[in-house]
Amino acid sequence: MELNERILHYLDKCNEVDTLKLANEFHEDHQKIVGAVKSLEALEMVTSEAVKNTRWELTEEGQLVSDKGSHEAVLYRSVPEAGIPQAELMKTVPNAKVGFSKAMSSGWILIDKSAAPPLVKRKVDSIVDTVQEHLNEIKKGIDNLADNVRNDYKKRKLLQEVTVKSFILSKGPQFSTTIKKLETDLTSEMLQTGSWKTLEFKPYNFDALGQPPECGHLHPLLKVRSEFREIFLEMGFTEMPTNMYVESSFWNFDALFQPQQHPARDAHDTFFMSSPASSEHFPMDYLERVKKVHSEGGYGSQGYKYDWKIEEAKKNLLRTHTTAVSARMLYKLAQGEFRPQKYFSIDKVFRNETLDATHLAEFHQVEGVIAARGVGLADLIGVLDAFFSRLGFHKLQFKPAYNPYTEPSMEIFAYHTGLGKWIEIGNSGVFRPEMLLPMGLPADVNVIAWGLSLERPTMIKYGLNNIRDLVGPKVDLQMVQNNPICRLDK
Ligand code: FB9
Repeated sequence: MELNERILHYLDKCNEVDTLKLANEFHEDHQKIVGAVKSLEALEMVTSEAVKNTRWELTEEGQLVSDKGSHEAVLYRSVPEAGIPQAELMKTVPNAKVGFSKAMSSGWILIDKSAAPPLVKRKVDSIVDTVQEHLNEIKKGIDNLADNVRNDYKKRKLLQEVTVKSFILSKGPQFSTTIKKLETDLTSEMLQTGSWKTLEFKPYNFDALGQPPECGHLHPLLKVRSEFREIFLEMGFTEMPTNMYVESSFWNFDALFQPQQHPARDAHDTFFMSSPASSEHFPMDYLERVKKVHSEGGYGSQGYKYDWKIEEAKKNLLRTHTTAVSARMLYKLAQGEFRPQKYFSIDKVFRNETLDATHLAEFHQVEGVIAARGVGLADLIGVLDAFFSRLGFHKLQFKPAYNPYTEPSMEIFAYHTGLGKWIEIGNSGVFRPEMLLPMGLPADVNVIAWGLSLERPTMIKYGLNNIRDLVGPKVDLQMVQNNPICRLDK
């Protein structure tokens, strides 16, 4: 008889039954019973009410004790008539520490200190292994344990309390012990013979979920990157070419008016390339203007007054920010007739930082850059408001900050309603004239820019606390498959 009909016949006799009891009586897996119940419920032949049961089950160690005996019983049986040195006994018997302590407290063994070395001996001729007996009863679903005994086994990690969801079944409005065959397809034969008039058809289940498509899944970082890209594109920004991870110190630092003795240019903070160690080709007229503005000043600036060295500028490194690409783009922009531009970049950058739960030696920087005549701090604040409102941040606060290449500079903060606190969401500023004028940009052209990371918003978005749950060999691929689509503004 089909499982469905066995359930109906059982219900016919007892009016109400728990699916766990059915699983026990029918020697069937509980999930299989639940599946059959759901199909009977769809036909309104039964009704079910979900209930939560807690029950005690053996742990893995409890299963071992049930099979082999308690640790104390195993140790007692390992003590020979003549006795055994304690050190030897503790080495040869599994779980000897627990077994010895319990066997002593149960009065099963003693230590004969008159012998040298002292010997462990049996104190009684036979024992009853009640722990094993109790666990075997629990395994059969018989639980007559006193609370103190059960708590002792729980403390010994032999028993664990599990919550099992089951269903109380009762007869439905269409209850019967036989299942009407419901047609699922209307066939041409039914139409020709007219048999459709007397047949019963299974109702459509419009709540049924479609089969999840077997397909690939985008990594959360790539989903967030797509969202940021969409935001920039809809705001009229053009993506910069960021496919060159290796950069010269010139474009990564010198072009940004970052002095050659700046700590960020130290090997403790930057990954320098050993091969190729240096770049040889620069726009030399521009390089000379950069050298001059660093060492002597110019354009109204006193410069840093140090001996600027081309050897330092030639050193290759893994770019520490995508602002190096912004510098290349702005220099290129200055080579022709100036037209206002809006650029963005989202790509990897590398920093020789101390690794911790939220920092790796690489991360993705998101950067926005606007070059136009007469723009300033007010325009920057306005653009930040427009940009971050698309991330769901509608109230920003700014704090004065320092960057070598921007003045003024601001750290950006927003109140995150989900986290219930203000969080830092990026950094920004107006590029300095000492950076822009040596490029050849017109004197009335200003450039405002801001940056943030991709990892930080992604971790917040997907509730991850450790960067290693997002990137690296320990990423749970199920998380990648399960996590929802990314909506930064929600
Ligand atoms: O991303 C950051 N925070 C952030 C951003 C978005 C966000 O969205 C919400 C969930 C939806 C949440 C948080 N930060 C910048 C701020 C902090 O996380 C900070 O502790 C870490 N920062 C990185 C730097 O770490 C070494 C984030 C990274 C960063 C900081 C500054 C810039 C870029 C990335 C920049 C810049 C810049 C400045 C001026 C001109 C051009 C570029």
